[in-house]
Amino acid sequence: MSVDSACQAAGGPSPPGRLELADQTFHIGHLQILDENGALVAGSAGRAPELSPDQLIRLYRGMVLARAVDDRLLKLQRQGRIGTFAPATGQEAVSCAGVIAMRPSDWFVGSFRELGGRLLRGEPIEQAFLYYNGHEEGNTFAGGERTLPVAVIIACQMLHAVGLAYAMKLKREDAAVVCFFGDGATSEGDFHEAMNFAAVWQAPVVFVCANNQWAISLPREKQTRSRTLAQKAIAYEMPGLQVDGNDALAVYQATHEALERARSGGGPTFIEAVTYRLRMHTTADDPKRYRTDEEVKAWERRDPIPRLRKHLAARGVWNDEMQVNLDEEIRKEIEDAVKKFEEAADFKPDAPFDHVFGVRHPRIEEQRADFLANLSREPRHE
Ligand SMILES: Cc1ncc(C[n+]2csc(CCOP(=O)(O)OP(=O)(O)O)c2C)c(N)n1
Ligand SMILES: [Mg+2]
Repeated sequence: MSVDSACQAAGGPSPPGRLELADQTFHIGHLQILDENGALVAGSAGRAPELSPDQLIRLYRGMVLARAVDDRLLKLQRQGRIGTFAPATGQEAVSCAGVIAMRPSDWFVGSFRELGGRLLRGEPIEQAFLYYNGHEEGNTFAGGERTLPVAVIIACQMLHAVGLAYAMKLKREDAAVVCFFGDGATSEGDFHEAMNFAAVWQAPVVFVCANNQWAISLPREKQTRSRTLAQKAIAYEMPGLQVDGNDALAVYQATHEALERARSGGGPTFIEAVTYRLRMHTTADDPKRYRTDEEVKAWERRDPIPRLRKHLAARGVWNDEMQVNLDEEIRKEIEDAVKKFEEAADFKPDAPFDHVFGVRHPRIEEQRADFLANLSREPRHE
């Protein structure tokens, strides 16, 4: 870089003697294709995705399945038959539509609120049950070699995603990474490191931020002063946009366009998917302590599932009889998974200690012994 350009701000010189805030005028695009009744939003027809009836039904089925698994998991947890879990009810469009836009050769890197997307990637339902019951076997790569396990450490997976994407770029692979995370992740150092290096290396990665308005009990407006999360992309010279995250077609289209750009050498994209967590943060949380019923009700009207269903019905690819059949098929699928999960052998509770290092380490063995001693002291949560 020349000395002149290194000394030159993007907007030109500042008037003498004045310290100024950076210019705050910018434009963040917002993509919405379906309104709350499933009709095309005026002017959106040009961006409506070219999805076949089969693809649309696969997307819708994925969302309905995710909701039904959430319902079942909640009952199992309340009956003490499973450990704690993080429901994704209300947010299904984000990970499901994201996955429909992906190819099997693309990497799926997520956190803990993308069950729908993981199931669409091929993860068996019983594997999710194993994971939520604390079995290490729930962390295997059953969703395909290119699906990373759940990441609970907020934003850590963004660095994994950028590393994968950079490696793919060096290997000239015709594929990309889609990385999911929440609004709370944008306050982590890992977020900024990942965004920075993704842009510097022009890595083929699509960041999908599920802005569900809350990071446990912390509301979005206490998370950041930024008016949108998407604008954070500007600082990294990365394309960024906001989409209606409860509109599966908008999420699909934005992810599809970003993936095409990433695979063809155009670098990373940041997508802020505006959505809402309709249930508790995890089953250990009581959201009534920090948010109102009115707020929840207002978002229930934007539920992504009935919205897509109405759209499919209007296009003539879905009807009530198909819904009855689907509900029954899913009910059986879930009961079958519960059976497989409950009939599975009693797994080793200390299995995670086996995987810390390739070889056994005295410090880890000390921790294993401590953990097993504690287990025998604690009453089991039956
Ligand atoms: C580094 C780190 N800090 C704190 C936590 C505890 N924690 C778990 S979930 C969560 C909130 C995450 O909020 P957000 O990123 O918006 O995702 P959401 O839970 O809303 O899907 C926090 C703080 C953690 N898991 N990791
Ligand atoms: Mg959140």
